[in-house]
Amino acid sequence: MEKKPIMVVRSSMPPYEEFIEEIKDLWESRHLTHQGPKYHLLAEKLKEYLGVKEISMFANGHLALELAIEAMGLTGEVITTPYTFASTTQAIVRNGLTPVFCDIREDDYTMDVSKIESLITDKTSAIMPVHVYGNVCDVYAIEKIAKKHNLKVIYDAAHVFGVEVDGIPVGNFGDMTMFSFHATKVYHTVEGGGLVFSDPKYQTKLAQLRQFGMQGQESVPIVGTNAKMTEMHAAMGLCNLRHIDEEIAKRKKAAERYLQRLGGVKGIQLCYPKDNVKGNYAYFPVVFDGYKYNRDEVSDLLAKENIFARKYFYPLTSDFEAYQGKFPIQETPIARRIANSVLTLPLYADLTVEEVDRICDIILQ
Ligand code: T4K
Repeated sequence: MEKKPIMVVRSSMPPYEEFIEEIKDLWESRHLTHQGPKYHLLAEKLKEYLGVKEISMFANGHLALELAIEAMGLTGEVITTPYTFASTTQAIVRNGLTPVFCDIREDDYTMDVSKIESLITDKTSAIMPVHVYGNVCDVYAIEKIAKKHNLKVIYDAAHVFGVEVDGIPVGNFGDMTMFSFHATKVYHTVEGGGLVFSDPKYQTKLAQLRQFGMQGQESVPIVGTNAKMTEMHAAMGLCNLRHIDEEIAKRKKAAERYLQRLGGVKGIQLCYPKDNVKGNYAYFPVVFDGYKYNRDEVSDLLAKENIFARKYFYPLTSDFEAYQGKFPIQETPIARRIANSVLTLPLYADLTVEEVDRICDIILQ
């Protein structure tokens, strides 16, 4: 009998009854969107869970990132990583700015901070690093460089919901941090995203940008868009937040099994949790370099068994057709090597240890 497909991720759901209970009052209030009571309750609860001072929430993480750049008034060039999902670079380019690509570290695939300063020019206004897969960037070094050169820092933290470094919640670094609440993430509101920051001055601007640039009913001080989070989405967020610790614990179990089974195998490179980081086990990337099968062969072997790993993140965003000829593109050899050999294995809360074993058996065959 054909086994049920295993995808790279699978959305977690709260108990059905819990969600129905959560949305019941919407039939009475009819307050379905435009920052209603559920939006505000979720904002308070998320601030507490994420250990941050300010939060503003949006229809999705990508729009949050675009509006973060706009709210901060960035100009010219933004130093970023090409080893990420399309969203990061697209947010920069869609704001009319030029991405400048910095290479990544060999071990955790975050930005190589030793290469940032040589990319700074008189046009650079910001650094936009990504805490990729749940791995935290060298936040201390980035802070130092940003201070020295008077640059803003926006973190793409789509993958690090709930992560802490040295006991500090990850949203406390940089000027602004974007969390994605997409259905495929550790924590989700179906679609959704949040910006966290410590300076309250950004609240009004972000609220205006999110709602057509409007301030009240008769004033439109800026050009804006529609990027609101609905009450239905906030309701899903309220439910999922009650289960987040269990979600992370289940992921941890599956991830630890992978580490046990694949750790120490020649030609297989894994990301190990760091001692000073409280992780969230968002993704399980594996680099096949010098292994008996290359990345594509492993991907095919798994696909034959109905298991669909993904090449997150291949191609590099700097290779996107959309950008060719538009601005200079920096060569990033380590990012290129990793993108050519990485495969992200299935990891989600419902993935059982038996399923992890099945996946590992195929890889190790
Ligand atoms: N920055 C970074 C670094 C990001 O990774 C992302 C998003 C963003 C910014 C932007 O945040 P959002 O605007 O999305 O909030 C998926 C996700 O859609 C995307 O959110 C995520 N990163 C990216 C890494 O993965 P695709 O194109 O791979 O999605 P798709 O449709 O191929 O789905 C992947 C697997 O997920 C499927 O095989 C099955 C499972 N799945 C999918 C959907 C749509 C579910 O279990 N439930 C679902 O509803 O981008």
